[in-house]
Amino acid sequence: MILLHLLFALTLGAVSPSDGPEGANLVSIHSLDEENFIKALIKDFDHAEGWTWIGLSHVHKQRSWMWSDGSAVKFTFWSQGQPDHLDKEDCIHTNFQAAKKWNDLHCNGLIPSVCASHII
Ligand SMILES: [Ca+2]
Repeated sequence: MILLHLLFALTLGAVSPSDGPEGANLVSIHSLDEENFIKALIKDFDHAEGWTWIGLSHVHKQRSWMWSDGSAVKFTFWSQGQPDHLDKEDCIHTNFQAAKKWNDLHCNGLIPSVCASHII
């Protein structure tokens, strides 16, 4: 049995698009149910439901996206007009605009992260 332990990092920080499976701890989201679960988790810690990093990032030299734990991208929840890759936006946060969907943002953005770890 695998339990997913979620930790909301209250400290603000930038994320790295080059984080691989070994160093990554940002959460992956694979369904609308999971997206809604993560969103509820964020709301528990941040009643304003502000921008929060998730584990999706742009893979350099390719026009594709990758979860930081190495899992395949089977579900996306982009805001309208996103991802626009404006000014090399390689990292993804949720709770963008009124629809509270995903947006690509420059990885230096100082916003909270949702982290996950698997406990077997
Ligand atoms: Ca964007």
